[in-house]
Amino acid sequence: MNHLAAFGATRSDIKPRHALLTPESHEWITQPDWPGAELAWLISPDLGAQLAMGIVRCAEACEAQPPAKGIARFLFCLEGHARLTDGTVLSPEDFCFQPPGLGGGLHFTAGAKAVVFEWRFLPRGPLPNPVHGSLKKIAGRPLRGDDRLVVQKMLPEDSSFDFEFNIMNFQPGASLAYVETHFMEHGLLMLDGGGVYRLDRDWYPVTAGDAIWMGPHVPQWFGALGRSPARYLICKNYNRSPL
Ligand code: UGY
Ligand code: MN
Repeated sequence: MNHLAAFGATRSDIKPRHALLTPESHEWITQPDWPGAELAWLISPDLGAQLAMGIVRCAEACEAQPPAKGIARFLFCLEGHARLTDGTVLSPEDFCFQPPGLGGGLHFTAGAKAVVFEWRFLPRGPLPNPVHGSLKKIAGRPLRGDDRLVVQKMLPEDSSFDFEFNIMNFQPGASLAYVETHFMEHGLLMLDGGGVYRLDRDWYPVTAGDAIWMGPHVPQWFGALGRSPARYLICKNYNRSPL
C-alpha cells in the first residue's frame, strides 16, 4: 500500500473520457458467480466504457462461473494457475478467450491472480471458437517498422473476433509514433517497467500494476522511461464499423 494513501492521496484519476486506476485505490469485492475469489473491477460500463476489466485474486482455490448470456471473457494469468473445463491449465503469461456460451467456467489454484475482461460480444455470423495460448509462443511484430516497439497479438486476426488483445513491448526510450485518436476504446494493464502516458490533455507517470481506460477518441500516447523495457496488455474493440 502506498503510504500516502493513509493521507488521502492516490494517483488514480477518473475523468469523463479516460481513467487511471492505480493499485492503492483498488476496492476488492466478492461476487456470487466467482465463489471464493476477490475481484477489483477497474473499468466498468458505469464509467462510460463498453467493457469491464478487473483483477481477480484467490487466497484459496476458487471458481468463476461462465459469463452471463451474450458476454465474452478474456483472461490473462499473472500468478498461479487457472484450469479450463477442458482440463487446459493456464500458467503466468498464458491466456484464454471464451466466446459467449462457449468455454465454460474456470477453476483457480490458491494464490492465483489474473486480469479479466468481459464485454457484450458483437456476433457477425458464426461465433469464433474458444482460444487459449501462451504469450511466449506468440511472435512479435515491430509496429510500423520500429523494432524497439514490438506488438504480440494474442487472438487470431479474423473478422469473427470483435476485440483484440495485444501485448505492446517498448524498449527504454521507445514511444508510440504519434498521438493516436480513434473511435475504438482501450482497457490497459501495465505489466512491466513504466513511462509517461498522455491521455487527453493529461500526462501521467505510469508503472507496473497501473490500469487505464481510454474512451472513444481520447488522444493517447506513451513513452517508455527508465532502464528496463516497458510492457502493457491492451484490448481494443475492433473489426467493426463506428455506425
Ligand atoms: O492499437 C492501438 O490502438 C494501440 N497502439 N494504442 C495504444 O497503445 N494506446
Ligand atoms: Mn490506441
